[in-house]
Amino acid sequence: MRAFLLVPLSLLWLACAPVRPTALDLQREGHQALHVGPVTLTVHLKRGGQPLTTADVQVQADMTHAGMATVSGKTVSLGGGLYRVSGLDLSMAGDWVLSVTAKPGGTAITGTLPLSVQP
Ligand SMILES: [Cu+2]
Repeated sequence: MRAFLLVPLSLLWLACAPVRPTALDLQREGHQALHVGPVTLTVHLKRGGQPLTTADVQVQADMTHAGMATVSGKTVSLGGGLYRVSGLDLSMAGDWVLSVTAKPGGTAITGTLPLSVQP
């Protein structure tokens, strides 16, 4: 749901120079089901409609209900705003939220993506 809100906001930013986007637009590449256990997925990161190319990207995931530990993963830039996320140990089926923080130019920007995890 959040991604739908970020798209129009990004367009607004583009329309109003100077562009100072503070949010990361995050979309998953592909639609393969995610299953409980360590997962690997690929995400597109954009800022202000432009692919993000910084190497400094951190990811973590949380379930949408209380009482679960945050898990972290590793990212590798594949170029062109594509990043492979690996090592996320999603230990329970249900709704998770992937949070990505990047620091292009030293300023932290964040984005989130809902993930549905199957047993
Ligand atoms: Cu849980």
